[in-house]
Amino acid sequence: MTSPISTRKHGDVLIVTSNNPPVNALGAAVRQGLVAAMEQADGDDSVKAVVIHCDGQTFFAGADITEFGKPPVSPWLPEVVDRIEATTKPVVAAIHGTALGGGLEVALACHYRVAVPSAKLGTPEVKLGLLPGAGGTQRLPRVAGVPLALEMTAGGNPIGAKQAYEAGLVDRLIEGDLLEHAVAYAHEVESVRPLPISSTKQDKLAAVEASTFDDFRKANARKFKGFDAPEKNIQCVEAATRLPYAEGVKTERQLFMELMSGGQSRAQQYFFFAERQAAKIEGVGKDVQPRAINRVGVIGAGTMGGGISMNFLSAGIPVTIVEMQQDALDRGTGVMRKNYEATAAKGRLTGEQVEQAMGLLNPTLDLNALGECDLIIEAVYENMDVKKEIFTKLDGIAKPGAILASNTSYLNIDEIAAVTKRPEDVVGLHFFSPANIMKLLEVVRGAKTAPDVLVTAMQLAKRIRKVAVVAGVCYGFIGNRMLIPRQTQAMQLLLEGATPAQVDKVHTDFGMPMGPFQMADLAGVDIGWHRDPGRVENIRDALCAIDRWGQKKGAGFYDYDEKRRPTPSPVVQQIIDDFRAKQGVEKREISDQEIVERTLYTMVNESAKILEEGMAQRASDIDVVWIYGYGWPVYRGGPMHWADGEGLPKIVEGLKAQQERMPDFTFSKLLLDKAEKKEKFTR
Ligand code: 3H9
Repeated sequence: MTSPISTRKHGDVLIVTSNNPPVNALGAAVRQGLVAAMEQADGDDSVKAVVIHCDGQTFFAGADITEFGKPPVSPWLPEVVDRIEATTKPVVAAIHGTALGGGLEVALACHYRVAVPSAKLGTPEVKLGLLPGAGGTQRLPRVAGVPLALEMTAGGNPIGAKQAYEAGLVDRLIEGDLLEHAVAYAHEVESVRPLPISSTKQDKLAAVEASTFDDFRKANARKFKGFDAPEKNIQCVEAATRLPYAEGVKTERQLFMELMSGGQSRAQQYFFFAERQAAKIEGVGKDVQPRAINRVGVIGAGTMGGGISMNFLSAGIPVTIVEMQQDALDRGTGVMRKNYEATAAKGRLTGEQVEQAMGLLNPTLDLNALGECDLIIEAVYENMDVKKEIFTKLDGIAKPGAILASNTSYLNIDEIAAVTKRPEDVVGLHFFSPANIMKLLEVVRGAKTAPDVLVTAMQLAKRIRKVAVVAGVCYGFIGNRMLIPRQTQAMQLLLEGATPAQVDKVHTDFGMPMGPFQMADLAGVDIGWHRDPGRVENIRDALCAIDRWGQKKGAGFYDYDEKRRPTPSPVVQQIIDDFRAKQGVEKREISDQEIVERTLYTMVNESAKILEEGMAQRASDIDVVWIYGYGWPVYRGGPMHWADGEGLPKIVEGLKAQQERMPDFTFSKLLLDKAEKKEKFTR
């Protein structure tokens, strides 16, 4: 087998090239090749300097994650980086694309780093529940300073080459041909001695205030809550300031191993691949070409329509937005502008970018203007008759080949498609609110949706930086369908004796951003309510009848103060007590475990039904939906991965124990089968 690492001489510079598509991950063959190249450089007197660079789209994007959990193959990445640093000739890393994780560790071990301005440098290991395990936590603070090293390792987001240059992490920014300039740079530095060795640098460590680490912990407490890895990254950087390099590396190694053997990193690594897998559409060949999308139409300038439009505008795609009334149109476009300006005020957009985005918007009252659009997304309120009327009109207006999409969150896409003469062009695009922010997009595949329409939707999702998951046509698709059993059981638990705060706490302790009742108050308790205050059939009706519609009214399942801080409500408790008495339900102590079994286990059961009915392509897609759409803690890997970890027999047992309290509950056959056979949903 030929090595992915090749070497060639250019004058007295040895050029070491990696060619390991798609992202030049540092697999065993790459590591072996790099060590051999350093041996070659040291052994050849005619070599005065070395340049390491990568072919393809990127510099090394990190360790090869597919090797994790398998028996280690020599040499280890820590040995490779040490070998690079020990090379007696200057080694220059020539960076383009992304230098991530182990890739940045390779670059840090080089004596010099040059990069193109578009390059990104980062240590995203924390997002895999890990820390840089090849000396990165010790070299990075020495080269880039402690504050930036903390941000990069514990936060995990990459920085741009310009910032890296300003921080001293990159020695030169290269305009023009990277390799040519890197070789020229190598010539410039070839006789500079002593070689700059990252692991021996001390000056940036000396200047660190003692409070730096605790201040950083406090500032990020909310973001890091529940995660193991950020704290361990912080401890490693802290060790770099306290201990000699060799000792710091030992701390790094020990903490790396602890994380690697823990459940969180397993879940986060699983999720890395789950997210990428979600983009793949079953039954659609790779040769299917997407349709061109040069202009998008959006019907409805409300919260959803506006948010949806912003995604396209931000990606440079022109949008025609249609409303029925001028004031609604003005209000909608006004909110979009305000949102952009708020982002600009935080420094995340320039004024020019705001104008650029808004300049791509064509607001109109004329539905016929949609005739020039390649994709039209209907985002009006949830009413089948209204949607059918719109799609009937669209059928007459849209150009041939245009994709007609509905943003419905529950309704039947096939029924909507059936009113058109082109059901093959119809698809569901279910955005999550706030649509300009939430990463998830459910792409709902109708019975007749054409393969190229699906391919277009998935690719477009990537263009607007969403993570798309294909769902089948069923009530609530994947995400909202799973909410139904949870909500039903949560309400029933109130009748039996739990409080909203107790149910919510079980969910937030689990790691969800909020529990079912906090979520209802945020979304609006009145959503889907029949709007008849005289008809009070359940607790929810009773709340709605007295205007307790949630946060927007200052009262819902909780009372809210002017800062929207919730407190338990005696009024709600009275309503619950009254209903309990009326229905003759006996009040009892509800344990937290029962809440888990009746709300989370029932969700797992519903996911299994979704899977067995083919409404999700694969179990991991369901996990992607719940992590990106509803804030399921990524360190638990999503409901399916979590259920596997709990053990499916335990889930079944728990559900059986609760079954008589859940008269409407039916088991998923798939769940029972898998539990019986001791199988798992995910790998
Ligand atoms: C590490 O370095 C630990 C060390 O500190 C310590 C060791 C001791 N390995 O994302 P894409 C695959 S931990 C294996 O769609 P993009 C990916 O699965 C690592 N495979 O492309 C996909 O495969 P497929 C730290 C990898 O252009 C294909 O490449 N590094 C790896 O949107 C294309 O990926 C990271 O965490 C990998 N490291 O984005 C960086 N990376 O086509 C992880 C990707 O079969 N990677 N693949 O589905 C990324 O963030 C993005 O892939 C990147 C490209 C930004 C590079």
